[in-house]
Amino acid sequence: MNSKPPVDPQGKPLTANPQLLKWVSDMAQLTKPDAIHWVDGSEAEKDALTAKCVEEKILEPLNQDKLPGCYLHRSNPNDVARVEQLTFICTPTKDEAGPKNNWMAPKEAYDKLSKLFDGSMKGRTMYVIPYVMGPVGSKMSKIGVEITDSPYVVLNMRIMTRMGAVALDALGDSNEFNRGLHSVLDCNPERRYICHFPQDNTIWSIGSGYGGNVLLGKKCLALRIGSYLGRKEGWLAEHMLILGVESPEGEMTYVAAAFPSACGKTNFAMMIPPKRFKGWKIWTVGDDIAWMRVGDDGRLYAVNPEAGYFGVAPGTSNESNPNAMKTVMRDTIFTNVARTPDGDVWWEGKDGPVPPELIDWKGNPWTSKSTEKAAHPNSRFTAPARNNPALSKFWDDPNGVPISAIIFGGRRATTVPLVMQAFNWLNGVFFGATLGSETTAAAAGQVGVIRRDPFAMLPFCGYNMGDYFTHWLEMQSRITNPPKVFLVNWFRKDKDGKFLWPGFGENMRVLKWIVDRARLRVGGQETLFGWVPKAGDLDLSGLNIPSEKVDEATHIDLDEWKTELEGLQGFFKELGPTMPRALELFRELLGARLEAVQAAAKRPLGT
Ligand code: O2Y
Ligand code: MN
Repeated sequence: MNSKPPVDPQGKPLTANPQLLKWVSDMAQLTKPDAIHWVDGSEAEKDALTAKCVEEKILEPLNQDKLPGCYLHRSNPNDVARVEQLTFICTPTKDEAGPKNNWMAPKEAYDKLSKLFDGSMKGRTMYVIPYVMGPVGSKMSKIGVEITDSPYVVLNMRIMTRMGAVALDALGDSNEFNRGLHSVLDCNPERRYICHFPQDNTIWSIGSGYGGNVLLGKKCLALRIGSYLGRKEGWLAEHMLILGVESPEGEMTYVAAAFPSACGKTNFAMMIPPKRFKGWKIWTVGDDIAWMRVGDDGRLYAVNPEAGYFGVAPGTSNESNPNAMKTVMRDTIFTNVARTPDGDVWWEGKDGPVPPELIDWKGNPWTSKSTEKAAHPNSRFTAPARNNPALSKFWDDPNGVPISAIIFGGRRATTVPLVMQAFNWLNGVFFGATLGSETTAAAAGQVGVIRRDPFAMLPFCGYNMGDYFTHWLEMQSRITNPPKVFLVNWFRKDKDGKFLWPGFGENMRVLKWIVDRARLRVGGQETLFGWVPKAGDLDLSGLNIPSEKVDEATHIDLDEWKTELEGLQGFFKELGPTMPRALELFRELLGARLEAVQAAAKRPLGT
């Protein structure tokens, strides 16, 4: 086991960075590991770590003929998802974190967690993972170092980031790196905390071994700390997929899209256009996070800070996402899925008949008569981006890709049309700020209640949401050549509760309208709230649904919007004094215009 920083082929240490060495030594003094392993990112290291994980039953090899390089991990059943109630933003004042984040004073958090970290790695190895978020060498990228006692985390970070020697090389002697400390400890929810210290560029995570709580480059650095840095440095860290739409003529248009968690971002980012769209292609740049900066030409350029996908397995199939199915066929870590007798993986919503017998996500025998789920609903695959057949050739471009359209999408049974384009930047920020989804039967609590999730960032914004909206508004002066902004809703229903739009690959039709609008070459109908497609604007050829359904899906119902605007008043109030006045005034303006239109409709002509 290495206890020193990795060395190059000549035996020279790959880092002599004094701040890094001191921090690692300080953290080792606190956590008291038996050994320290500086992760170099090599294949040999991956093989050795994988073998160790198999030996210690952290990973189970899957059928290597069917799924080469793939392994199964079962997490502690008490540790299966992000824990928002235990996630804290530790800014000097509560106001900086804002009313929508849990807050702890930095000193209190460091004191509390230091006691838990004290000796937490005794009998274990401390892994030091240097990693780059974003293309190596890009001025849009950031460096982090995660210290962890979980080899499972190391193997996941190896897929999700560019890590090892390459990151130490990029860091050089700079002190500008995110300091992430993680220990699984005893995986007890009573001792589980995910604390972010934006001012210190530091994350401390303890008591969990799962996903977003422990892969610190992802939600913690790329979104919570990233959003804080973005405001400070004049860029945007967003919960957005990035995709390229290529026309049969080879014209490429890049789009970034924000949808709340578990609303199908990975499916959209890997979409295969329907037959009617012969020659059209969708290229994935990223499926979850976008870092966007203004280029010299005044356009917004986006990079995907990640190098892999930590996707939800249930519901992923050759029907919903064939590219994802191909992506997970090799070198993938599956977490909390079910296992077939021949060492394949299975989850609810996978293709084919339900296997009669499985081992479920907890490791227990399962039969198709069982009332329990075989795979956990939040079971995941961690798969390398390079496996994706639809991976954009520019996904790793240090300059990023130029964004022509930004899309916000929620899950709404009523009110929000299939697609609508904002009149201007303020209108677009209003779309983002008011994004919401209706609760479904699967979610706890009441069904049909709208949960606001502004910019799909509610669980991920590292500072006060009102200030975040202001940052978006202020970006307008920097983005002199801005993308057009759209709101979409694939989930609108008719009176009988049936979806009006088929979704999945058919969303390509909406995407094409968006691309054409962004390129100023298709019509639209002005409404009070934005432009929607007029009859004939959406390409519906070969789509087997009545045009009235599409009209209903794109319809603006003024009574529903009146209720919507009234509901938003309360939400804006909840955000407190930092809520930008411009957005509240815009809400009022829409309300006033709506009332005027309704009054005019009631007034007999000639009066
Ligand atoms: O539950 C977790 O720990 C993972 S959450 C997640 C993972 C990948 C992409 N997005 C999300 C999310 O919650 O938005
Ligand atoms: Mn996400």
